[in-house]
Amino acid sequence: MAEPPALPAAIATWRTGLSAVEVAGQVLIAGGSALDAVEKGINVVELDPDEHSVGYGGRPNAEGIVELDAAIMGGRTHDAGSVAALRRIRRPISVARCVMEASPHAMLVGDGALAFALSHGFPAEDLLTQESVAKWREWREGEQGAGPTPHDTIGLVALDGDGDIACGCSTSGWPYKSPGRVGDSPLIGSGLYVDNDVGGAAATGLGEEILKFCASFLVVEQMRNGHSPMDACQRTIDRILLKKPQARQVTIGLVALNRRGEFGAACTRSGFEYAVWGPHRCELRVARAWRKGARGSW
Ligand code: SD4
Repeated sequence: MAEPPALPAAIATWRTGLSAVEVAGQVLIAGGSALDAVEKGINVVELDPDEHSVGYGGRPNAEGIVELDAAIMGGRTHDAGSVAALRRIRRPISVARCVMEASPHAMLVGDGALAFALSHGFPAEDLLTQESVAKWREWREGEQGAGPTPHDTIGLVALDGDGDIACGCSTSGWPYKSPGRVGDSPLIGSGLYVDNDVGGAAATGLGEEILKFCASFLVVEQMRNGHSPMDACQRTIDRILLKKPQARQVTIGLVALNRRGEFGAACTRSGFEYAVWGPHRCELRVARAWRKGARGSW
């Protein structure tokens, strides 16, 4: 018997993901596409100056310049677009979508990405806020430690009423990073991955480790092999920790949504918050200690 069509659903990383899935949900309820839901949901976080890890107000690099990474992918066509080390543009996820839809390329970086954005009508704007400048000065006058500091990416996966799944992520990356540093978020398979036949996933945390494991691809492939989104996220974390036990010291978080609307999340550390949306509910959850067979559903 054919499966009944899934209800629309969305999942996003961190507490900040709540406002993103709320907006994504509005798009989905209005009959919009999963790609629109991902883009509009992530835009909310990019434009929020109080969100210090994404878009406008994101932490700058070591030279005091904000450089943003973002990517978007659609699970029906497997099309994807991404930008890395993009300066002066407040909605990098929308530029990534424009790369996907209006260029023959999949990824643009640095000055080329900026020129592309400007040529497609995105305004060049200041990404620094008074607060982010003050914090950067504090860092510069302080110890300038090279160790990883806390930072959050908005990663969002959405399933629409037509059964299409899309995912995206957007970040200012490692605060005070070396100019030109690129994390996992704009890398297809690492920061995000989706296939309509299975589901989608997005990652957050230390990109330097996430990208070495193609973490989002691995989550989707585990779901393809029959694992629930919860199990697939945990198995991917386990794989990373098996090779790199020291990764327990840093945050690597994963969220996933399958084509039936079931969701899951896992993290190297306790307390990883993620936001889930369904037509009748929207709530913040915390990735708990994993139980075999645990399923995320309403
Ligand atoms: C990066 N993964 O650039 C991103 C940042 C992040 O929680 O997610 N921080 O490495």
